[in-house]
Amino acid sequence: MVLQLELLLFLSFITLIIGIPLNLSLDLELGAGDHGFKRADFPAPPDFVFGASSSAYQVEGAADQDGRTPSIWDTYAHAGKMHGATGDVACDEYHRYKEDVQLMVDTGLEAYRFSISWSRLISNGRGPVNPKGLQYYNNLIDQLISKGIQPHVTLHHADLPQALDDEYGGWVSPQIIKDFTAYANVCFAQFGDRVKHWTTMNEPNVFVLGGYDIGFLPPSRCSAPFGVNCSRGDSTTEPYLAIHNFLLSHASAAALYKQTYQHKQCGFIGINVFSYWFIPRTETHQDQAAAQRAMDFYFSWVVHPLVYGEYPGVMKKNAGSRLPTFTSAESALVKGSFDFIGLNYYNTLYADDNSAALNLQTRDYVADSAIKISPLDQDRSTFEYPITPWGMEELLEYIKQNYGNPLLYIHENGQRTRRNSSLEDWSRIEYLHGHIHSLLNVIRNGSNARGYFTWSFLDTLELLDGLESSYGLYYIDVDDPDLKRQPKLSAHWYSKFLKNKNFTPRSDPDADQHYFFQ
Ligand code: IFM
Repeated sequence: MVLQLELLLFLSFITLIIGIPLNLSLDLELGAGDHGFKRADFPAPPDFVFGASSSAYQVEGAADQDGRTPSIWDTYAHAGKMHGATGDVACDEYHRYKEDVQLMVDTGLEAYRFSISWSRLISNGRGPVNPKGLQYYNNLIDQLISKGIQPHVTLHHADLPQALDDEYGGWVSPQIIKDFTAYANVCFAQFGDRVKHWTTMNEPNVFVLGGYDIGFLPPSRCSAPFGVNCSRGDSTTEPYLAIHNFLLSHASAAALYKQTYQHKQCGFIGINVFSYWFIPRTETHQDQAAAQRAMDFYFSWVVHPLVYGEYPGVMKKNAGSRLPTFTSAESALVKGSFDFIGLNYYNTLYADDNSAALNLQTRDYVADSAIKISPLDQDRSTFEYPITPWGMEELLEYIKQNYGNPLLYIHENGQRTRRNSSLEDWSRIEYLHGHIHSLLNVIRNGSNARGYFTWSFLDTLELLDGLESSYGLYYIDVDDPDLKRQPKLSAHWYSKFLKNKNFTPRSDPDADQHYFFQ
């Protein structure tokens, strides 16, 4: 099975740690002038917000402190599956949140997207609230609000409490619905007076494909020949089962929020999905159909049930009885169970027809999709994504046309570079510039986009690459005991953009921060 393993594996190119020395001089040939657009061209907050994203395990650290218990991500990292890196310390935001919030203020962020660590708030995932966990999130939220930064909170970002995975298999069991809803209830009750934007799940489609089919993400469930090195799992059924339980858990939590909290807290609840835009590799009818199927299997797997109460037709056809069905009550619960969709868009891929996979005796989700996908840029020597903002425009237009133009946030978008490379991250500036400009185009074309969050604010522990790649506006040298946050050029660019100022940094060997607020 070469083929479709490419599907997500392209994200996890085998990478080398190369410590390219950091160049702090910023002695640059800039000439950047203005942006061609500015912050003020977008609606002002609260109608549209610009921010940055993170997730608990990737930034908090303090993994075994103050009552937090392990999540499946801790287990995965400690099994050495992240090139030896773990989130034990990460960016230490648990202890440095005040400093980080001040940096957000200085940068000009209007919103911060972070996730709650379920097993920090409720040790082992079920039972009493952990007072120290509660205090941490109250402190973080209060700090953000006191500085005028909107908190956008995700409830699950790949970090299911390990205890629930041990007890009943986590997302493959319907028992998760009750536990997730109880956890969400704690969050709404404790934080909902201040948090107005709730996202139940971060990119369940990627999580499930990596964690339950191919097996290279936590909780490492898969079966041969589709995935390797898993001690348990069934790639032919579990990805479908897990998404089904994600959707039912989301819908249950959303129903609770809408019935019990929304009228008094006046917030919004949504779900996040990861999506590429796909283009046919050739103009053949088969490849064109493959690009459409890629959208159905990738994006619509999650979003179609939310809008129409059922899975896409081609998924039902190709997966047959391995795809769970919604009862009519479940369908009614899932349908319309969101106020907004959060979208993680990074780049555009080629789709090739692979209908031959449908002849296999046994199939997983990837074989059912009958596509092969591959990056536009085949040069795998670079960590960086090809910059395809036009794909984001196409994707947002597709969502507008096919899914009723929902309220939408770009929850993640950012350039991947080699960690420990250069603070002069021009490709990230080019990437952000292109995508923000595209977002302006789609808004002008009537898309209901309400916000943009770059992934990521800080250089975090990366799910696929550990400490080998990074997406942050701020570099952190993990060998520095102070974990000092150092602005990359992209931090300056984003800051200038957010402040409606021109980006005209000048050489200043004395201080890399010096021109930051000029
Ligand atoms: O770091 C991840 C994040 O946890 C989920 N979305 C993609 C990011 C970059 O790979």
